[in-house]
Amino acid sequence: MSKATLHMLHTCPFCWKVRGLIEYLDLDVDLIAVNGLKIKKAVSFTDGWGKVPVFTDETGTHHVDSTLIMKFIDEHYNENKLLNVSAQERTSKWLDWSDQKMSKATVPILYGTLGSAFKTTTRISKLEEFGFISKRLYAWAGFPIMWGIIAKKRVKKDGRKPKQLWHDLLTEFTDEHQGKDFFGGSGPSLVDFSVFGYMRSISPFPQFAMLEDHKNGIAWYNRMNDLLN
Ligand SMILES: N[C@@H](CCC(=O)N[C@@H](CS)C(=O)NCC(=O)O)C(=O)O
Repeated sequence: MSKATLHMLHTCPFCWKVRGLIEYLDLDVDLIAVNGLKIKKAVSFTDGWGKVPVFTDETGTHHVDSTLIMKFIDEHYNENKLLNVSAQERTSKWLDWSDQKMSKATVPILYGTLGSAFKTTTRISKLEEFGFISKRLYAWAGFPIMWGIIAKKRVKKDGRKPKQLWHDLLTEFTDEHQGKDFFGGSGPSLVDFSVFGYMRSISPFPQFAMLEDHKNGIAWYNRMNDLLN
């Protein structure tokens, strides 16, 4: 038996989903930050999966894919309490909603304009564990790639400005709370941790201010933050 680990990137939204849960349950897990330009090599033990987050439990078994990792953690360390908070069908539907909608909205807000892409990539190159050369390479080569190729296409396809898209999703999500504090009712469910992870991944960046304008969204976010250990 050895200590559980989480291979992750500080700026990866999927990693934040798992990290929130680990903090909430106060689990003893070593966080291993990988080099963002060498992810595949850092997690080569995952037999071709090649992405973070990767959770390795005390028996040395690897778990991949953030939503599956969250379910595993809730099942093994928390008696499935967070999955069972509300009807399982509703939980599954909204876990999918979060993975489909929230993940797609995150890239445009970070990289949707040339200015925001530049702010994001320079901030990432400071936050992550890059080597001397790759840090500079990432900051200068990374932003036109993210802006030009990925984000612009997505913004154009959706038609809404990145801020509007986030606000619409936060409204849809908080309306589903039906007047309660959390999606799960008086306490959080796995869905709360999933959406919280996507939103929290934006918190190190100046663009987070755009999300703070959403009254119900930020009130819920702060309630989630208050639950963490
Ligand atoms: N569906 C996966 C997505 C994970 C993912 O795409 N992680 C990114 C970092 S944010 C990654 O490792 N990308 C490396 C690659 O695709 O080569 C999850 O939810 O865990």
